[in-house]
Amino acid sequence: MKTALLIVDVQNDFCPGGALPTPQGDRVVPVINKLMDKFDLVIASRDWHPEDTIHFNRWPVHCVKESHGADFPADLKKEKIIQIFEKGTGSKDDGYSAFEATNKNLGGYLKEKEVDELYILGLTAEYCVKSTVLDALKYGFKTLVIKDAVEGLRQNEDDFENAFDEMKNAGAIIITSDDING
Ligand code: VGL
Ligand code: ZN
Repeated sequence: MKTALLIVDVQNDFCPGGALPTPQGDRVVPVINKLMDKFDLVIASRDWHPEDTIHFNRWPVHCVKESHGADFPADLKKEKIIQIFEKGTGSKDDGYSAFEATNKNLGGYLKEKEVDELYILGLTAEYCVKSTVLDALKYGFKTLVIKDAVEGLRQNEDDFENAFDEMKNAGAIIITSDDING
């Protein structure tokens, strides 16, 4: 059995002080750092937008490729990440799900690495984490969501909680980092 940890969009712009902040996004970083050694492989997605994209009709400009806002937070142990998946890279695509990455195909990569359990965490609960989890289930992976390492935009508190209900109803297993750290 092979396990993978997928870190979704833990990037400066989604953290407090960023362009599209989750009010408590920085809280997930120490939780992730502590978990990283527990998996066979650690991978990450990042929002990687061009300067001009239809995506910015809906959202403030954020995570423009190669900008500071698109970087991982300085305290994330990024040396443990063996592959990065870039999404939202076109001028006409939102790229909410990590399975829509354009630099490398996530579904194909996980199959090639023979991953059977996919653990997902990161930002944001309401958009990219949820879309990624729903796609992982469609691909047939056993999918677990580490709730205390997921934060949301919390534009509306109901949307935040509903995101977890939706993932659970689709077949995801909602756990906490204590279930892994023991
Ligand atoms: C995200 C809104 C816009 C996310 C990305 O990572 O959840 N949300 N772009
Ligand atoms: Zn985006």
